[in-house]
This record gives sequence, structure tokens and C-alpha cells, in this order.
Amino acid sequence: MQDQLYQLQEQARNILSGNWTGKFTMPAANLYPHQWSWDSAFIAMGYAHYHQERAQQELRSLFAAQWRNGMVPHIVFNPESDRPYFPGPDIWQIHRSPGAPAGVVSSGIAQPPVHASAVLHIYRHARDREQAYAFLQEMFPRLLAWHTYLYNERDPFDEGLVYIRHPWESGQDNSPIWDAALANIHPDIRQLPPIRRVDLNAVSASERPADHDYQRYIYLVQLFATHRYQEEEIFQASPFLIQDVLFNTLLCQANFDLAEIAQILGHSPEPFRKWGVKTRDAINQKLWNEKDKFYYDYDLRAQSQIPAKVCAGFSPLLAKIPNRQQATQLYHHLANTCFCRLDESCYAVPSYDKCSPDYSPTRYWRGPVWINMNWLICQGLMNYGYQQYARRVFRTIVELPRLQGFYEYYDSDTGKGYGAKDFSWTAALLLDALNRKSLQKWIN
Ligand code: 9WN
Repeated sequence: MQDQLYQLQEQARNILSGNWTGKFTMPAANLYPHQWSWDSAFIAMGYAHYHQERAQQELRSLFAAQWRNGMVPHIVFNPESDRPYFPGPDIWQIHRSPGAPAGVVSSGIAQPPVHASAVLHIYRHARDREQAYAFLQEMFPRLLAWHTYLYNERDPFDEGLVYIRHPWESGQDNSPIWDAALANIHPDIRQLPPIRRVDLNAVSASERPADHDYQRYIYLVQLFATHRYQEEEIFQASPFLIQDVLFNTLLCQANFDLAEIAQILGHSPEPFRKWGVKTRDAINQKLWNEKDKFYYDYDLRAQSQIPAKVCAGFSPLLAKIPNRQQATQLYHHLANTCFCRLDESCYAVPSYDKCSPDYSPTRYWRGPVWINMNWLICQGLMNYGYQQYARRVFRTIVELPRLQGFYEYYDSDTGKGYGAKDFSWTAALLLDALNRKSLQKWIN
């Protein structure tokens, strides 16, 4: 077994080396040939266990594209890449914004703020302590600017909850959470740029978002460019403004981690703790549904919660957001046949409620198991002492890549891998899981 695990880790490291460009790591060479924001944070957490320099470089490259208003863009385009990706810089047109970064080309939206957590993780695992301390000093003002942007520009009612203005900002692109909001958008197809689904050259259409989703994704991008990426104008004009459970949970945890970074550097941790607590309380107040005993996103346009049971609804366990009673109620949803009972042979955790009529075992964020979500949920379950289920989720992080290869996502019933092959965060988070002291008891 030890030999097998050694080989598996070797494979994971090889995948990361294969996707490494010299400056950052592509999520997957054939489908995602540029740099993605939350991918880089997860990837850096894997590198942290064996290549401190590269872990630091990964985030340094990303933050080199930080916007003047503090936003960390979801894609940083690699000018040296000749691999196709849509939508490219010509669609984003970030030069229209006075806040766009100089000398780099990026998208004009964000992704979940996992970065402070990744920076602290790198520091904790660093062998070269001096270099790690210098890295904290370097990153602290950037992380501060990033979180400040989110609270200043994305929380117009000062609720402690930030909104996303595009499905891609959540990282869960075609999740059923967005269906109703997207159905209210009726783009005039003739006004849209040609939609070049180059993703379908790499992956079957049945595993990817549908064309009508893409039309709406591009409609929103065009809207942002027309408004020169001015947040106040977008807030007035955008039909899509959603307070997302996962995004806000990760922000909450990132604030607590930023507080710890501040303390290490001799700054006051208080402002960051306050942000964390404010967001935690707001998630419980506005995103918890007392009838269904579940966390739901909130649609600011429709002024209502979005009752889609997705696995991101379990993510607040990660940041210790639920109280004991709420945690028990969440656990009842998880250890249930609509997700995966402990005595069932399925792979936990499907990304969407299996009892839902529109559950799909293979279509992206509408059912398959994602390793990054499992990694978050596993830690969340440990926070509340659900050891048996946490162990099961941990084993999935290891078993699915071992049996099937390092895929982007997996069918919860058969375990078959789908989407991109040699996917970086699947490799990086497997490395992290196998090297975490708290999880090592489950190896063997
Ligand atoms: C759009 C890179 C990214 C991930 C997202 C995932 C997918 C992009 C796409 O790939 O989204 O950002 O083109 O489908 O949904 O979470 O960051 O791995």
C-alpha cells in the first residue's frame, strides 16, 4: 500500500510538472491553457508540501494581474500560449476599464477568495522559514486589497455578504443554482459575438454547459465590458447578482486566515476577525433556510433564496459557520440517499442532490463529484467530529484518482472520470490530503 501511495503521489507531482509553464500551472493543458485564480490557490497548497518556491511563484504570478481596485481576476491569459480558449481577451476587452492592470491581460470577473488560506498554508508548511516570512510580508497588502475590494464593491448594503455577478465567479459554472436567474436573461443572439465552443474539441458536449448557458455567460461579459467594469454601474444593470454560499464561506475562512497572517506580521488581526464574524453571522442569518435546514444562495434581483441543494451547501462546515444543531441537520442531508448514505456504495459527495429530477451524473457542476469540494467538505466534517464520513470523503480524494486517473470530475455511482484529464487541482489536493498530519491516520 505504501508503495502504491508513493507512486500515486509521484504521478500527481508529474501532472503538476507537466502543467507548469515556468510561471504558473495550467489547470489542464488541453482545456484550460491559462492561469485560473482559485485553481492556483488549490495548486499552491499541493506544492507547499514539496516545492515551496513554486507554491509562492504560483500566487505571485496570479497577483501580478491584480486590478487597481484590488480585484483578483479569474483568468490571467498567457500571451505565450497558442492553445485555443473561449472567451479570450478580445471578448473580455478589459482595456475599457480604468482599473485594469498594466502589462497583463486578464478576464474581468473574480473567483472564490481562497488565496489568504493558501498563503497561510504555504507559510505553515515552509521549510525555508525566512523566505516564507518574506512571502507573507509581500502578500499581506495584496490580500488586504483583495478583501477590501470584495467588501467595498460587492456588498452594497453592508451586510457582510458579497455578491457574484457571473456564474463563473462561483467556480461552479453550470450549477443548477443559476438556472432561474439565467432563465430571466434573454440575449439577442445577433448582438452577441460568435460563440466558439472550443471546449467541445477536448470534452464531450454531454459533460459541459449547454449552448444556452454560454449565450448568457457571454451576454454578461459583454454587459460588464460595456459598463467598463465599473462596479456601481454593473450593480444597477446586471440581471445576475447572487450572494453565493460557497464564495462567502471561503471569504469567511480567508478572513480568519488573514487575521492569523496579520498577527504573525505584528499587525492587528482584529479588522479581519471582524470581517470573518460579520460574514459568518450573515451567512447564518440570510443564507440558512430554517424550513429545509440547508444553506441556499440568495438572489438579490429576485429577492429570495434559491432552493437548489448543491454540495456547496455543506461548505459552511469548513469555516465553522453552523452551530451544533445546524451541523447535525446538514449531516442528515449528506448521509442520506439523495447525496450518499454511509452504507451505500456510491462515491461521496455528488455536487447536486441525486433525488432532483435534473441531477446529471456526468454534466459538470450538476451532479459529478469534484475533488476540491470533497477536500473542503472533508475538513468541515472533521471540525464537527463526523470522523466516519470525513474518512469516507478523504478516501474518495485518494481512491478516485488512483482507480480512474486524475480527472476534473467523477460519476458518483460508477466512479468514472470525466472532463479534463490530468487536472491540476485533483493532483494538488490529493497531495495535500495525503500529507496533512490530521488526515494521515486514515492512510492504509
Ligand atoms: C470558466 C479552471 C476552471 C475552474 C472552474 C471550472 C471551469 C471555466 C470553464 O474551469 O470553469 O472559468 O471554461 O469552464 O468550472 O471552477 O476554475 O479549472
